[in-house]
Formats: sequence, C-alpha cells, structure tokens
Amino acid sequence: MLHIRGGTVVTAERSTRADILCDDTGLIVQVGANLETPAGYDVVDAGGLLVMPGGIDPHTHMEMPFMGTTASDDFYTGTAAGLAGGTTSILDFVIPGSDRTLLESWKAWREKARKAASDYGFHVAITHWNDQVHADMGTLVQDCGVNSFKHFMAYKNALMIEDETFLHSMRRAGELGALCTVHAENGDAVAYLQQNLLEKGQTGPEAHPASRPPAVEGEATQRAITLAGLLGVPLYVVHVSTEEATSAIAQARMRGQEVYGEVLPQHLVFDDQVYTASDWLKAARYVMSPPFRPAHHQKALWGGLMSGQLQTTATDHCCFCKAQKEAGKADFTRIPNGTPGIEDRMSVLWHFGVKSGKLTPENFVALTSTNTARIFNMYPRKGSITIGADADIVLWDPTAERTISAATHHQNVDYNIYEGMTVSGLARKTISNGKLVWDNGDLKAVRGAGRYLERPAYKRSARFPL
Ligand code: DUC
Ligand code: ZN
Ligand code: ZN
Ligand code: ZN
Repeated sequence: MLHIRGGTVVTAERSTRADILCDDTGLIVQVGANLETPAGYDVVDAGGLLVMPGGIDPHTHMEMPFMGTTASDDFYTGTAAGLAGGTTSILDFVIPGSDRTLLESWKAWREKARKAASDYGFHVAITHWNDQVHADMGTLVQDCGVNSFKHFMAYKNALMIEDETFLHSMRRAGELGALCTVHAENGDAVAYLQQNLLEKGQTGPEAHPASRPPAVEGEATQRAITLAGLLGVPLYVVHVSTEEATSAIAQARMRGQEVYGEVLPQHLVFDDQVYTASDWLKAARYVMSPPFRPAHHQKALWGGLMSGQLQTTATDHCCFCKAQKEAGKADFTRIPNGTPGIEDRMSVLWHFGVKSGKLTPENFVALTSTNTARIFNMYPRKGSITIGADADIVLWDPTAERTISAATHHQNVDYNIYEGMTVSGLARKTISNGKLVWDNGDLKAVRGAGRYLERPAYKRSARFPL
C-alpha cells in the first residue's frame, strides 16, 4: 500500500498538487492535498516530480512471428522494458496463423502473454473472411474482452486483405460495437515497386523507402476512410507517418466521420536519411513499415498531435536483433520490418514535444495514455488518476537527462535506434497495479504480474468522444 506524497498530479485536463493513496488490491483509493499516511502504507516521495497516469502503448508486437522469424522481445522482457520507461499497459496484436481459427489464435496469444509484467490486452488481426471468422469475431467481443480488430492493407501474400474482406470485417465489427484499426499502405503497389527495384539491382535498405513512398500510405488511408464511411463505422489508423494521411484523417474528422490517428515517436524524429548509412546493418535497423519519411512530413505529424487531429502515440515495438536483420542482406524485401522503442516512447515525446514547447504536460498525458484509454474503452480504469482507477502511475522527472543506449536499456535487442541521443524527461518511479516496479533505475518487474485487460464493446455516441 502506497502513499504517493508531495507531487504534482497531471491528468489530460489539469495539473494540481495532490497526494495519492493506493491500496493492496492495486487501486487508487484517495486523491487529495496533504493526505495523512494511513497505518501500513509506505510513503513514496514525489517531491519535485509530476505524477501521471502510466503510459499505455496501444501498438506492440511482442514475440511476433513475422517474415520468417520471431520478434526478440517477449511479453516479459518487452513489458518490463515498458515499465522502465513509464509504460504500464500495452495493447498487442493477435496474428492468426493459417492453421488456426481466430479464437484458437487468441487463446495461443493469451498463453504466450501470461508472463507479462504489466497489464496487456489484444487487438485481433483479420486476414481472411468466412463464416467462422464472422462467428469468432462475435465470441471475441462478447466473451473474450476484445473490442478492436486489425487490418493490414499491406504485406501481400501474407497478412494483406482485399477491400471486400475489409468491408465484411468492418460491418461485423460495427454490429458488435468494436473498433477497426488499419495499417494503411497499398500492398499491391508496394509489391510492384519492390519487384521493380530488385530488377534494377537495388537490393539494399535504401530501396526500402522507395518501395513504399508517401503516396502509397496516403492512398490507402483515404481508401480505408472511404470504406469505413460507406458503412458508417469508426476507424483507427495506426502509425500515421505522412502529411497525406494526416490530411485525409483531419478532413474526414471535419466532415464528422469518426476517425482516429496514431503517431510513433520514431517518425517524429528520424527521416529517410537513416537509410543512406554506409554501414548496411546500421541502415537495416531502421527498416520498418511505414518507413522514415522526408523530414517535412514531421511537421504535419506534430501539427496533427498539437491540434488534436491525431490522438495517440504508440511504438509499433517490434524488435529484431542484428542477426535477424541479416536475413535481408541480399534483398531488402527480406529484412524483417520493425523498430524497437517501448522503453523510450515517453522520454522521446517529452523531450521533442513538451521540452520544445509544442505540447503541454496535459497534452502529453492525453497523447501517451488518456486518449488511448478512451478510444479503446479502458477509461477511467486506465488513463486517469481518480478514485477507483487502477494504480498505474508514473512519477516523472521533467528535467533530468538521460542518454539512450542499448548498453543500459532493458529491451531484448542488441541495438537502440535512439543510441547516443540525450533526452530530458524520464520515469523516476513506475507503479503498476499498486506495486513499485521501477525505482530510480532499479527494475523490479515481476514475471506474470500483468493482468489481461478485458475491454468491453463501445456503445458509441453520435458525436465521437475525441
Ligand atoms: N510494421 C513493422 O515495421 N513491423 C511489424 C508490422 C508492421 O506493420
Ligand atoms: Zn453479420
Ligand atoms: Zn503496421
Ligand atoms: Zn504494427
């Protein structure tokens, strides 16, 4: 039982001096000024610190089987790294195999995730359509606590769906009160351009961004919005990385269409120059999709976050070690796509967003936690500091500096894309379900302590909540 004393509580709405009491069931039981320490409570000194809802990363891929290999952070190492960076919940993706039903796949992911150190929930990917999928979507929403589904418009001959499948799934999700999420890149165009580049002898990482130019994302984002609009269902676009996609989302919202957009901090700080590194491996580390863009796209993403037209930040945390990246040495299309980053999301957004004056601390809380909790129907249990909420709390030092390095990170991967970058703003202490699990550099993550987040279907109002 903890008494968090003397800090400034920051929520998405306001900042106030207040203490917090967390009981032994892992809930917040009191919030108020100058509280007495009840018997049996340990005092956590929050003097000089900001006390914020723990981060929620709505987009991770722990131990994901992908492109012939498996992501190296598992549900334990990945969530533990998250706790060290102030993130106390993740939403990961169930990727159904061709040999298993959706429901069987969800069960397999539940098993894998039992070792998680923080709370976790699942989006379930829809990769084809038939009566079984229709039925399983119902079971997942009604009995399994899944309220969101994922659709890949890219990765042809693997995860990619046709528009017709997307429509079937969106209609079904709509009748169930679930939210459709989408990876929006035109997969046919990508496959065509990849082939073209390979035929011209362009086999290195620098061909990766050329095979997925901004227009490929812009077109797919617009198409997804159009399809969702035909059916009148809400849509959440993951990893928005371009001006074109930002603008399509903003325009849809201005027409009154319920569309949300997510941004990855790495797209805010890296541009396509990362692919020109003379060291093959150095460039290959940045091979993820969508790729890093010409720098001017960053302005659009910041504008979206600052204006509220883009609502969340995530990492798409998907670790492949150097040896795994080597699989694409002769052919860039075989480099496993993915970048690590769950441990650094909050610091990088604080440094480049709040410290630079683009975002307020309240915006930061909204973008790292509260908006995600609202959109995926976990609020106010998650994403808030209020009586009855889960005691998932980060004690944030707004000015302390940290130099990011693989030598000190907790992610199970042998490099860090932010290597050598000095950022200000860091998690001093992280509390997960009422337990102090990160204490000034000391990681006390407990294997299996994370709980599965059951997220009920949303009864959405005519006017969307964010
Ligand atoms: N993009 C990646 O870079 N990795 C995992 C899946 C994805 O869409
Ligand atoms: Zn139906
Ligand atoms: Zn994706
Ligand atoms: Zn992803």
